[in-house]
Amino acid sequence: MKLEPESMAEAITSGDRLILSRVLTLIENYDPIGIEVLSLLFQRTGRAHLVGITGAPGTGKSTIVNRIASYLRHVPQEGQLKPPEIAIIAVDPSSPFSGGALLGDRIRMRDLSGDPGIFIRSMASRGALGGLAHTTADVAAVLDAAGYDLIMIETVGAGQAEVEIASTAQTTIVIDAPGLGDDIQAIKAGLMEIADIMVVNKADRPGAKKTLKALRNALMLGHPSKPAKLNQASEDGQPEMWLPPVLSAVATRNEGIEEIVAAIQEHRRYLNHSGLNTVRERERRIAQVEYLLRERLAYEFHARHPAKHFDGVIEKVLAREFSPHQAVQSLMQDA
Ligand SMILES: Nc1nc2c(ncn2[C@@H]2O[C@H](COP(=O)(O)OP(=O)(O)OP(=O)(O)O)[C@@H](O)[C@H]2O)c(=O)[nH]1
Ligand SMILES: [Mg+2]
Repeated sequence: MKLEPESMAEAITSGDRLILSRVLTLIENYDPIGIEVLSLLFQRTGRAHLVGITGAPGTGKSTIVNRIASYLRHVPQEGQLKPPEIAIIAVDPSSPFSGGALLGDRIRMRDLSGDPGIFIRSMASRGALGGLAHTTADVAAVLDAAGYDLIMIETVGAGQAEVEIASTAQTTIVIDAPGLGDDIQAIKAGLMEIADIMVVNKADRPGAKKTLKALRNALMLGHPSKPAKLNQASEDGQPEMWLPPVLSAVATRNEGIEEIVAAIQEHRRYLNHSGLNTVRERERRIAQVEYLLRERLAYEFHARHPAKHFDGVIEKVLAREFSPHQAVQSLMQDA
């Protein structure tokens, strides 16, 4: 059955998961119909809390996401009339580091799938890593409009693309685990900078205390200014600055999950109260629109110009007649 974008948008807002899945696929395939549905739904976005979960392969991200979701679905939270609806996006950038992760995710996530309040979506990149963060943001926007209160995005922290995906979220959790090697993985991968919350999972394993200590030290070094004021209440009871808490967990035994959930909620309050949410959203939107503009301009350029012309300019660069800068100048002159 072929549906118009308007009816698809409507179906999504009234909870039709089949149409939701279909539209997410359209979006992943850069189908203009999917983009149209997203645009129709966009006004309804802005309610959900987006949480990114990243870290080295095998640190326990899926297990933690799983446990957070079941915790929130089963343990009533203060001031909540009903359990939150939760969407999980498992992003597999198909990097050599995470080969096979997707299948594992599906298996381990299975115990959640009977719950109608949880929606799980696996996403794989089809080569275009640069666009994956943007597609993830679009997918999250549709889930937001669909009414999910919490959207968790799991990505393997193995490179710049993953860091980018994680930073599309409002709260970023970096998962580390002991025994991954001599160096602390999260520090090495440059993940500390994007962490709002750090978790040392597998605290049942040897070396967990050392990992915790190393992360806490590294974090303090990264916040040399005003350490006395960090996470300390100002007059109105809110922290002045956010020092990422370093928590420990044994996800497989459900230990530390409550504390992670509390930290997420506290970070959300901090974002709203400090105005940082607005600042970050503006930055994210600028980056998003700039990216789409660049894509669009390049697309339209190529659509209007014969490939032969472009190839000719490349030949000139290869013959050292043009520098790459001159090549662009020449292409733009003819545009
Ligand atoms: N000992 C121990 N094992 C754990 C803990 N948490 C997870 N594991 C195990 O570690 C393995 C990897 O867990 P996952 O949750 O799949 O890790 P992941 O980070 O999602 O893995 P990728 O997505 O492949 O990067 C599984 O066998 C888990 O059962 C923990 O706290 N302690
Ligand atoms: Mg995983």
